[in-house]
Amino acid sequence: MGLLSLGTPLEWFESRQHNEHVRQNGIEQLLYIFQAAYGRKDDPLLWGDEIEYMTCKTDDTQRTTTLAIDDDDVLSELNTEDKGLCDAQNLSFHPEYGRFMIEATPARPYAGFANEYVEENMARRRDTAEKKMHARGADLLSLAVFPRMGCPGFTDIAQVWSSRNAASRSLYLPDQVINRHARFPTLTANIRARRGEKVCINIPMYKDENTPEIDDTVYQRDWFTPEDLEAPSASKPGHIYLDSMGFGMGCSCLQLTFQAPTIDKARYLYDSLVNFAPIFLAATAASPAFKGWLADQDVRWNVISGAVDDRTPYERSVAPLLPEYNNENGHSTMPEPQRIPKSRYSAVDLYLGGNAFFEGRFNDTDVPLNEGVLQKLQTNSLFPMDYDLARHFSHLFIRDPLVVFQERVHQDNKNSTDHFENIQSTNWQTLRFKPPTQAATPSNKDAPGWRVEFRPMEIHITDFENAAYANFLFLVVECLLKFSNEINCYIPMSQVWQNMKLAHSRDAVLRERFYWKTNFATEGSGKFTMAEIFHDPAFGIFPQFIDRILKDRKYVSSSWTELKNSSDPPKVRLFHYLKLVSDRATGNLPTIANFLRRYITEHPGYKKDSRVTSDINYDMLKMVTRITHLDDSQGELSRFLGTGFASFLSSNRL
Ligand code: GSH
Repeated sequence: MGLLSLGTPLEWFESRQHNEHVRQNGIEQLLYIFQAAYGRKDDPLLWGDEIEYMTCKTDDTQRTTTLAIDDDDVLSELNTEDKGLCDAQNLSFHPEYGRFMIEATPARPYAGFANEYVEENMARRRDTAEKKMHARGADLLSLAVFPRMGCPGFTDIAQVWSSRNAASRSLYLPDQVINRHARFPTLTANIRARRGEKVCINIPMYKDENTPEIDDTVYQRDWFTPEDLEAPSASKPGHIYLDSMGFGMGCSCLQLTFQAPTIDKARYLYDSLVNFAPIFLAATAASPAFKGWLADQDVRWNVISGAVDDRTPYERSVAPLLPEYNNENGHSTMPEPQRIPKSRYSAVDLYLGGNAFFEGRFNDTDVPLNEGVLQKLQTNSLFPMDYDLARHFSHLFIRDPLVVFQERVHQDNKNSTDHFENIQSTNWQTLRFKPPTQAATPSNKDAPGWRVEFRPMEIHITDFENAAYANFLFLVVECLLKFSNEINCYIPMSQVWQNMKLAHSRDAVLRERFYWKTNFATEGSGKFTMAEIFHDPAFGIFPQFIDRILKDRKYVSSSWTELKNSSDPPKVRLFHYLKLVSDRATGNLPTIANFLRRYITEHPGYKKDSRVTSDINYDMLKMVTRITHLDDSQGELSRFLGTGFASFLSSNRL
């Protein structure tokens, strides 16, 4: 989450009158960006990571752990009185959707391979934010989902329902969980208003011996009509019912952004990473429970997807939940309402093309376009784009802006990017192709260039794991950019979409076969296990990407496993990063989701009813906190990562 616009956000029925204006001017801003920055060359491979934390409070007397809502002043402090200190240590802290969330990044990007510095920086970030939280009697967790979010007593607010939650109208989440910056409650309310209903997410419930047939937390209320009438028809038997943006955007992830040397290489990088996204979603699975229930899936993705799904019933090709209240009047502001198969938070829709390996037929899915934008982008005097690039942006521009700030309606398109970013930054896909600003002319190297953001991964419990996946992806990216004339990653987009579905299965890493290339020199794909995708000599990520780039760097002569015996401690640490990714992919080590699920089902208080009780939650999050701090006093770190990693980490603390 970057800088937040300041001003007065407009409610949906006011802001919608500006939507076409925002789209048209956003496109003009994009064209000025292309005109200014297209010619950039030789930009270095700068990159960075983003970690999202949750703030919690633990009461050892009551044996409860709750989300800490009221300590968000920490973020202001970190950005004012502690700013100098943070800058000096290369740390930066940002707001996120939840009032209980803190996002942290390095203040300045890493230049090239950063190895253990990534973990050091992550550790400093955690330490800095954690000290602040401890001073307030709170804690910091890097957990993909708070397992009891939405259950009675899940926050530290005393009188939780003393005010009505007008923004979300959720049966479960008070509006106090939402960041105080006006963008976020407005986003929540405008998504609901545009959709014409509350968001509605049904997650398959894990079925155990005593699991009830229905989510018995659904209840009657009469604060808001019609929203309070929706739950009986919205909630499905056998599923966990979630009804608010916070259930999704309150989840945490690990994101990475890479700068490419030129726009063409950025397009190539984006396309090449498209099918890495579902694989790394499954490989980092860490979300086994929602709203106090064990889920029959392991990742957060479709929860967020549903949580920000602002499509009208017509766009989703379904009947409204309550037709007597929902006539769809005035919700969409596109000139021609159309069917839209996917939420704005979803897998990448289109390859960008622009290289010799790409063929138009790889974009084989039904992707609606804004035809006016498509035409304008290809035929204009500022910067006529090629069809594939124009198609990408014209798909993003089928969406309405969700938050318009009154003071920001009129902008100077030659210098501002707000309207473009309004649409771009609420298309939350597995990857984001990030154009620079109009200031990023070829000679102005102070302004960042063309970047690609990798967004699917779930957050991990330890800095070690987060650094491992960050460095692993960096090496893949470095390899792609170095050998871009030789590596062809394309498979049909429809197969990538199927992979996204497969990535949601419980224990997908062990049980599913995913579409993957049969070789990277030419075309061809098949279905493979995760172990094969990472290790097969012909098409595995380790032999084809990691070994290749490590050989190029002269770190090894043939295989990454040689690093284990290096006399150089950073290389030994790199070995452990790579080994962690390898062990999780082969099933030698459990995913975080698998480990936490097992903890819950083996807890003495578990009644085989899929419920994550407050007591189980308390014990589990105490354990998670110990693991985060590499405390193996109760053997949990060894159970989580195996004794090899546990002893390495105990004797090699950063
Ligand atoms: N926490 C999310 C996840 O687990 O995938 C990702 C963060 C995210 O998308 N945040 C929203 C956002 O708009 C906040 S509502 N971020 C800024 C952006 O995408 O530019």
